Amino acid sequence: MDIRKRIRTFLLVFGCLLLFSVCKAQEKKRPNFLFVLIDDQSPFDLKLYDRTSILETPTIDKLAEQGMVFESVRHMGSMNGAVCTPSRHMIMTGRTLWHLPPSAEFQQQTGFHPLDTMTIGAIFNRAGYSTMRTCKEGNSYPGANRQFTVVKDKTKRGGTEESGSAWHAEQVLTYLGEREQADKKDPFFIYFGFSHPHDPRNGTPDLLDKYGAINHKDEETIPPANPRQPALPANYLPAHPFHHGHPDLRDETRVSGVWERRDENTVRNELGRDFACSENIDTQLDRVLQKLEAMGELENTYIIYTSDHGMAMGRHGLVGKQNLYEHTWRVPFIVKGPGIKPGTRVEGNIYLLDLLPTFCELAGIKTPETVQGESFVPVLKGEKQTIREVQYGVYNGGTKPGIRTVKKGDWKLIKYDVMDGAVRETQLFNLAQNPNEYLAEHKKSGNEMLTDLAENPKYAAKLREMEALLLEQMKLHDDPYTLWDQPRVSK
Ligand SMILES: [Ca+2]
Repeated sequence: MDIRKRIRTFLLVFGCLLLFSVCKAQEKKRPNFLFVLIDDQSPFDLKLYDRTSILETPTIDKLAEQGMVFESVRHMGSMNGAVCTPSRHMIMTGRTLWHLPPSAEFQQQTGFHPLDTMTIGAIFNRAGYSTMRTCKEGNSYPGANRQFTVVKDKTKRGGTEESGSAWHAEQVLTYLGEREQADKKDPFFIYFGFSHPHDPRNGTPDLLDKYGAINHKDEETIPPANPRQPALPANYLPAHPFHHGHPDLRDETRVSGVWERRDENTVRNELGRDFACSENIDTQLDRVLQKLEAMGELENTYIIYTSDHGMAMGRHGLVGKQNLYEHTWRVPFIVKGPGIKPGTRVEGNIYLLDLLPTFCELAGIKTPETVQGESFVPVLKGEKQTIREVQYGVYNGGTKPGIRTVKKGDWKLIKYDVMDGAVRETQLFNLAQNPNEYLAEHKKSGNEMLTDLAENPKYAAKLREMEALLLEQMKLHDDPYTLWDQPRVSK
């Protein structure tokens, strides 16, 4: 071989090696994901969304300082008393409420549904990610859950390390430890779900004591008052002004420690239990974040913190998740990761079903055509404040057609068509003026906007506009029902 040929061969080999190492370096840069999903947490439990809250969550606060906090994140709703279930289907599939796998299959799906392969675990496995999940069992989407390569699911709602939230953290720590041992370099997607603060809210003894609460089990008595308990929520009522529309609903009648009681002692004790569980979750999250940092993976990991839906916990005289007030329709939402400006706060106007297309875009994966949500990467990049103007919500798990809501800008409409026509109610709120959605029963004076404005003639045009918007959204999302005062649509 003459010298020129040798040089050419050398350059060719060198070039190939260089290209290979560049490709490897780029591959190495694919981000990891730690998706943290809480079971039943109102955004207003957190100081981030209610400055008066006494719940201490240093890890979540730090995450917020280093990432982006979203104000307006909602789940689209439920056609099922178990609101968790469709919420988790929407997260896993990126599909809207009325386009989920049939509800009859929700609770005990054992068979195969074609959509199962278009869910988070399956998509990320195909893209070369290592996937792992830990979460509660039940009221979920089994066909999607089993797509993750490593699955450590168990319902953990006890007050000890083995029976409570620490167990879920242990599963993630073990998984990360094994990756470290095996020196694995591929990116990972970890679905880090908790079983709390969903009831029974059995906090650890030290945290129950901190929030002045006891695990109250005697239905005949009310729990003792304690000054360390959280105060009653600002929009607390001893009873909801009309029937919520779901007779014998478990969450409003049979939750241990609360039952049908709405007195101050019961509500404050249960909030104390809720806070004890939430602070423990914060501690467990910190353990996992510290491990990621020690492994050198923290900077290249998107951390997404949210809940499957909110909770009433005494607000508006309700304690469950089967309503569409802000405390329950909204969820806490924080994202930290590469390229996200620390300490930012945005409106967002996103649904939980927008998560999957966002994950895909951040990972450089083509979003499947089955997805109906929209990526909010432009918001994460600081290019946009919101990805849509209008948001629509449903509760249809009790009497039909149920409850509907629509929000646009500062205005929000809620309509109740329940109990076979016995309850037909309309509420109109200006959320900028009345973020707590005070009703006449809250007896707030000084600002005429601090109430439901549906019957105030000054806002009749706004009411008509919001009602038209609701009808439009119901049609857009293929809502199969019509409310009493809406025109019947033949399908
Ligand atoms: Ca839940």
